[in-house]
Amino acid sequence: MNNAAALAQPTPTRSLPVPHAPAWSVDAILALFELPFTDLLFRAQEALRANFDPNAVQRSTLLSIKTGNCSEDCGYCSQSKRYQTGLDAQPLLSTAEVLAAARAAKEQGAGRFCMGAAWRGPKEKDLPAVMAMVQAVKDLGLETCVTLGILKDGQAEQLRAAGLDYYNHNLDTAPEFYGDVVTTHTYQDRLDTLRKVREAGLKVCSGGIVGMGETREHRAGLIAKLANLDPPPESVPINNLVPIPGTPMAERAAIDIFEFARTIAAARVTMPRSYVRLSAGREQMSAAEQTLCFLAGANSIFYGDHLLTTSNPQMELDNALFENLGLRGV
Ligand code: SAM
Ligand code: DTB
Ligand code: SF4
Repeated sequence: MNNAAALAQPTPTRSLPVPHAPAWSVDAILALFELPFTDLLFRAQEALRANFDPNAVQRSTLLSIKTGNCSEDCGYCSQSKRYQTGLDAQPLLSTAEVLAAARAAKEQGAGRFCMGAAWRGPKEKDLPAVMAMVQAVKDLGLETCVTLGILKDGQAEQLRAAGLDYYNHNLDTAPEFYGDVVTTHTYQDRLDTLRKVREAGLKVCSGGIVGMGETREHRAGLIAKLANLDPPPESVPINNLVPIPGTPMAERAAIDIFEFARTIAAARVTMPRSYVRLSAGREQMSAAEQTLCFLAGANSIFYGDHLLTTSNPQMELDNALFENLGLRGV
């Protein structure tokens, strides 16, 4: 064997666990935020182009399968029963209703169908109905995603068996700020659910919200937590807070669009192989502002006229924007 061949041999592996060194410190991510804006966007474009077709944008359609009356006190959410938001609560939809919405989404060109429930987490009695929905949507040939809150042991495995591809569960912000956003569950509860989802072999969708009154350090802290998951989430939704009248965050000042784009770019640079989704808040952005986010490395959107309880840009508007920019929806 020559030297080159010897070097190419894999090193014999031992069964000792290899400690996982955090790849990204909060300081290193803060340094990204502090780069001159176009330098950061250039870094983000390099990361995007090394891993993806830069003009293909993944499109997911959302459906709220159970709306409102939620026990939790997430300060941004229209669906908490603690806040007077004027929301019309709805019990769990039937599989037929979900299927009709999924068919329509597929016809419009969505690649993934995401079903969200306003639960702290699913009860055992709820799971069979959700599993039937997942199976029916999967059978249409769509990728499936659900967001149901905190999972108990075994529930992720049941969902996987029904044909689930992705589980969405957002860390939402940095651990240090989480107590200012929610008090009825902990950051550790969220991390535990993400671990269960990963151990069940599901793909992870996890991101957060920007514009809740957090600091730049908190934004960097959220990105660090996500990027240091091992492996990082396949899908990273970055939501711009949609202020909901009646919630504690109703009057939060809108975040500067350049700071929002920096957050997207930091996610792109630190999680180069993940889909980074420009998520809630798009309707409040101009076409140029959304384009800035695509330049910052976003390559996924929610597609369809509704998010969960708020509206999203009309599909015709998105189609026109994609046409104008030469983007291809997938
Ligand atoms: N109940 C489940 C949970 O909390 O995990 C699933 C549904 S919950 C509505 C899903 C995510 O939507 C939240 O984690 C948050 O990131 C996002 N979200 C909810 N309300 C929002 C708002 N007003 N603005 C921006 N994002 C929001
Ligand atoms: C995510 O990160 N954003 C979506 C989805 N995952 C479930 C939800 C956005 C909700 C926006 C407010 C609403 O429509 O209620
Ligand atoms: Fe409930 Fe989820 Fe809204 Fe929190 S974010 S109040 S858990 S629906």
